[in-house]
Amino acid sequence: MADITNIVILTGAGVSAESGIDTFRDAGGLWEQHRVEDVATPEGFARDPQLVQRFYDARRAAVQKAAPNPAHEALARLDQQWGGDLLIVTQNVDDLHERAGARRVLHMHGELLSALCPMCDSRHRWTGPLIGRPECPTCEARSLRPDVVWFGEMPYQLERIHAALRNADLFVSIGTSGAVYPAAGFVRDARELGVHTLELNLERSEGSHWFHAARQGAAGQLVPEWVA
Ligand code: BV8
Repeated sequence: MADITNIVILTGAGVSAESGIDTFRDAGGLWEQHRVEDVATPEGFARDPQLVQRFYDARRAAVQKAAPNPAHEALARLDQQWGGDLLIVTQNVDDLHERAGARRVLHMHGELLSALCPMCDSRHRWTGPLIGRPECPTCEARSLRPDVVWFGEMPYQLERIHAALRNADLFVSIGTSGAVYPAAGFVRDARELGVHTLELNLERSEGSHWFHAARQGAAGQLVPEWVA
């Protein structure tokens, strides 16, 4: 990475797959067990909050039992050693990047370990179940929900992400199907900005053709090789 100074890395569910965390769209993935409309939309939450809380409580418990894998560890090493700008924009709501030691991480779709009160817009670190929708520690309303971005909701910190892309020399996408926007469009934004683009994914994705270079393989193998 001789002439590279500033890097933006986008990660998706594939980077956590080897930690035993279900992806969304692979066979038996999360969405096959649940209709997206039922568990990852505000309408689904309004319709059946208990179902949605149970869905996220189960994922939070699975993440707490999981451990970072070599892909998370290699990205954390890169983050710690890289002298230029580096931003890991993750679509994932797990905390495996941070538990591997990465610091420059941006959760554009929120975090399982955070609870949001839609009444007073306060956020609270939350490691236990949300079932039963306990009172908000700030306003005591019984309305806490998972602090994750559902379909139809605005992803977090888009302006910060676009500023990082405008400043980048390299955009790397790791373990994502390129199925969900606006994240799936970042590679096109990067190309229009003249940024070199690389995809590391188990298989070709819906966006592979947009990348200057694309390598197929398991993130636990490809990412340490790329970082080395
Ligand atoms: C938005 C958080 C407006 C919660 C997620 C109608 C109404 C409103 C919006 C829309 C609409 N129709 C379309 C849209 C846009 C919509 C969208 O894109 N829909 C798709 C289905 C077409 N997007 C939105 O609604 C977004 N908001 O549009 O707001 C707006 C936006 C911008 C500007 C102005 C206005 C919000 C989307 C966020 C939804 N929340 N998650 C939760 O986690 O429960 S989405 C969820 O799926 C994930 O977070 C992730 O982001 C996304 C994609 O999943 P991936 O991470 O890619 O995982 P997937 O399983 O799909 O793929 C895994 C990949 O890994 C595979 O390619 C596989 O091959 C690979 N892999 C597997 N194992 C390995 C591996 N690779 C390497 N190694 C391995 N071992």
